[in-house]
Amino acid sequence: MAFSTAVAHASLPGSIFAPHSTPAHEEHQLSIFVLWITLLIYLGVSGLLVYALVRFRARPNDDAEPPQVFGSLQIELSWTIIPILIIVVLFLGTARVLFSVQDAKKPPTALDVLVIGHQFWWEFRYPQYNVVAANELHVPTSSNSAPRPTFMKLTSADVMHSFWVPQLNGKTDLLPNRVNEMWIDPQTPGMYVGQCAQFCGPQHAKMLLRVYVDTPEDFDKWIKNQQRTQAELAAPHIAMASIPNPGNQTRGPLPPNSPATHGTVAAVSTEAPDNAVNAHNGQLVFERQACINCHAVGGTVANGRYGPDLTHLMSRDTLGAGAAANTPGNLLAWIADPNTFKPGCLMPAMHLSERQNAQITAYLLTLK
Ligand code: HEC
Ligand SMILES: [Cu+2]
Repeated sequence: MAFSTAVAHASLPGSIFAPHSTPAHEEHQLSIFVLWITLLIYLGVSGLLVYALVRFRARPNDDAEPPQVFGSLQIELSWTIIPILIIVVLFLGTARVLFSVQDAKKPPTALDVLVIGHQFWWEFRYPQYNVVAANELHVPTSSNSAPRPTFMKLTSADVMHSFWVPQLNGKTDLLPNRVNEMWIDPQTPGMYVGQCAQFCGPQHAKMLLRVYVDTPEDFDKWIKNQQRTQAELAAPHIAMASIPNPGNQTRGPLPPNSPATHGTVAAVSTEAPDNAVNAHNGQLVFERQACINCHAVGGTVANGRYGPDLTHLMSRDTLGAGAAANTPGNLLAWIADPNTFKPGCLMPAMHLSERQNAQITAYLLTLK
């Protein structure tokens, strides 16, 4: 179909005309089929109209009244039966796709993901792996020889949201106190964009979605990393030395009363590079603010669930559900005041000192 391939090659990100997953393919085929039928109806009706306008137009010196016709069984039958047939065809085509998408068998190899909508971000839980991630969904490719579709259960923590990644499947609403389901089986690795498709509040427009379709090897690597807690990652503390300095902050002294629970204290000697000291102090500041009531960092005291899990913040490309690129500068600005990126989002500006913000940034930059 030259038309649809032409549109597909326009390759707009998130185009419904470039499907990359079985449900999206089936829905795409159905919509093209419906478009063709409606196009034929349009051509038929407007053709008859134009024909009637031309054929029976008023002619000069013709004042005679046209023949008056009352009732015609033939016409009545045709304009009843033809639309019924068209509707039956549309109904059957739609029902076939509905059932094949909804009743698809879940293979034992399927990946389970629980998607929870929040104002204005996404939480993704992988119960099979005990992983919690946010905003950027990673799934493996699936092929006919090695099927590994992703089966999602979707719900909401607050108001109604809708999960929509046009190239992978249609919209599915996330409703409080209800669990909806959808599945995808993308075959080509890549990044597919989407967004919340149900108005959910002031930052609805910045509740963006990214689905990273990884090769099975990349996906396993990603999952392995997500499974590690920061306590495990922090063990060889020297690694921190390689972290770029996010700002021009000066070295802060180690607080004399560093609690013993921070096993990193001993590892960070006073000769350690500024970054490591800052990162360590940043962790202390972070853990003494309300941050930890809203955010979790695996393996530390931070176990809040109101905001996105930050355990592997640096494994994400964006901040705030796609509101900004995840760069050290943006991160610092976000912590100082998230409203600069997302006015009205549900994280408050914490009004810490510039130095504290820089220290927290240095800490968050270690959360790979
Ligand atoms: C009242 C709860 C609350 C507090 C306190 C809070 N946050 Fe947040 N935080 C949120 C919410 C909610 C979001 C998601 C905002 C959005 O995307 O709409 C968020 C997002 C973030 C993000 C972006 C995460 C991502 O994956 O995109 C970072 C980083 C962050 N917070 C760090 C902090 C730090 C550091 C502190 C303490 C100085 C803090 N937060 C305090 C609720 C909170
Ligand atoms: Cu939403």
